[in-house]
Amino acid sequence: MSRNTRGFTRRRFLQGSAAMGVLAGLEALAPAYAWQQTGNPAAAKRAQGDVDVIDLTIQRRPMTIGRRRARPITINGSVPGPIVRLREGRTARLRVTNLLDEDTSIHWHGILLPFRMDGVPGVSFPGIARGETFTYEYELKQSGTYWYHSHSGLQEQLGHYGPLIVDPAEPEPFEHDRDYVVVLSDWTFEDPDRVFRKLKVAEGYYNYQKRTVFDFFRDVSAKGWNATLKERAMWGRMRMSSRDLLDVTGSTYTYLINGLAPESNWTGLFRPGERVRLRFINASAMSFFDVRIPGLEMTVVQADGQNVEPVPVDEFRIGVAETYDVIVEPREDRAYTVFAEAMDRSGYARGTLAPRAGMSAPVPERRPIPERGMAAMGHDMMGHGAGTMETSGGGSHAAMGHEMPGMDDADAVSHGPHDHGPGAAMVAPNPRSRLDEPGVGLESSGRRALVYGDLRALGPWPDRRAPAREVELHLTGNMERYMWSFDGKKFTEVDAPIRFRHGERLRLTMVNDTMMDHPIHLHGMWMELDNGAEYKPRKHTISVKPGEKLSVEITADAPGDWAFHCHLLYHMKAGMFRVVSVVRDSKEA
Ligand SMILES: [Cu+2]
Repeated sequence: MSRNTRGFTRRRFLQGSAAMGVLAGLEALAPAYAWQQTGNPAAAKRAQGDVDVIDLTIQRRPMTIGRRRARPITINGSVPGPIVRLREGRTARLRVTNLLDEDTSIHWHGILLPFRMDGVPGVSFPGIARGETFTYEYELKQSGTYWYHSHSGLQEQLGHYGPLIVDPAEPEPFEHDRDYVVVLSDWTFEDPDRVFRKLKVAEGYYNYQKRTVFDFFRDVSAKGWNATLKERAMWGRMRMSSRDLLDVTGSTYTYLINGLAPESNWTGLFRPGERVRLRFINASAMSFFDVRIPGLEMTVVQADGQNVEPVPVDEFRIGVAETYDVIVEPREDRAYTVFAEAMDRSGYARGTLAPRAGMSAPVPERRPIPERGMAAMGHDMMGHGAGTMETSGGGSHAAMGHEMPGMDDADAVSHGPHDHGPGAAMVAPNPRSRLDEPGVGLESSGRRALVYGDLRALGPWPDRRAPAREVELHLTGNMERYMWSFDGKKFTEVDAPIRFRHGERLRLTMVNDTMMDHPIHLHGMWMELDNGAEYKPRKHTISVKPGEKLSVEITADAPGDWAFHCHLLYHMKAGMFRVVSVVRDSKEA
């Protein structure tokens, strides 16, 4: 199909160019749905009985953006790849041809399938060698908005990702007149291996937003000398800045919507009064976004492809690899800006909803750079019981709690601080639930921002058993050495997988002992987030905040080996990755 699709893309591109003026070269590779103003064209699909057959070809292609040359990885000729549109209850046969000069893979993110079809080289299959075609085949047992991407090296950073939509067998519990896919991503002209090497040398390499002497004196006037000095000393001792929000920033990234840079202004058309469904997919390598559409309320109807009780919001934070479907109802005959601001405010992706092509609305101003508070260090913010801050990296074992006014050492550590070795520079002394917090920088915006605590599934799920056992896992890191791990051990340092017993119901508790948000992804099985709801929301990716402790319930119904990892690409590469092995009982046939 690729020839037809490419021709189509180019034709749409030319029309788009005429309508929108000069475009950078990257946009020449934008997929058809970035230009299509009504509906979203999908990859060509042939039905053979109950089977839908789709061909995907992976290839590097040259491009220019501004005056700069680049060679992204394209899928059927575009970045992002085409919409793979499947149907619940049918079987998908996806034939993936590798025209790169290295191995590749496609992982179908969030899809329940036999583990040999999951697409993780070294875990579920050997990968797809250059020149080869691998055929994935699986039956769709779910519906909703998902995505697909490479699980080989750092290819995802080079454009190897695309949207995956599964249409439901039964009607959805909400209605809409238009349906747009909105793929958010981060593009860099740097070689991703070079980005990773820079992070290894200096974690703060891309962080140009560190605090200045002016910020210091502002704090002094607000908090006084002593408190300011002590707080700065704590951050300094951790070799951290309270502005370390994202490792890789707008200093190297161009943020894209459907492959289009902000000035190219992806546009979705509507007629006033229509209900427009926007399927937001965060296909970034490293970027959390705060999404809003000034002038429009957004009603969240799905999270990670799963229906939820509708939640009206003004803004939501979307972690890497998460998806949210929202419905908006623009009533006025004017343009609205779709604004996706990087969490650290170092840049944004931008598009427009408009009644006619070529319109635009004001782009909001960049907000102040947020700073992490003491909660990020796992300290209770209620002013009591805020135990110690342990550092074990670099041989320093300073307990810092006694240096902090109003903090009480005696109230100690919830988990042995030195269990995790040098891979864990710190342990959150009092980790706690942060499910009702929207996240750093959104706390006092005055807008209704989505929190995980808002998500109520339209269950019930079939497995209502209480978990029979609990597994606790710490998210650990040593920023200084750019080490990221679980329980202080990089993937290369562990010799055994995490074992689930086939058919068991278990509780997985995650404690974030680091100062960063980590979007944690389990392949092959849902995680039901324990957020107090009677029907827990099912998610494939859960962002765990700094100093946070949360639990999910899992039914281990998928035999085989599954990847479990942080979805920040460079954290995964650094070692924040495990294999979960769902093992059948010997008694099972
Ligand atoms: Cu991470």
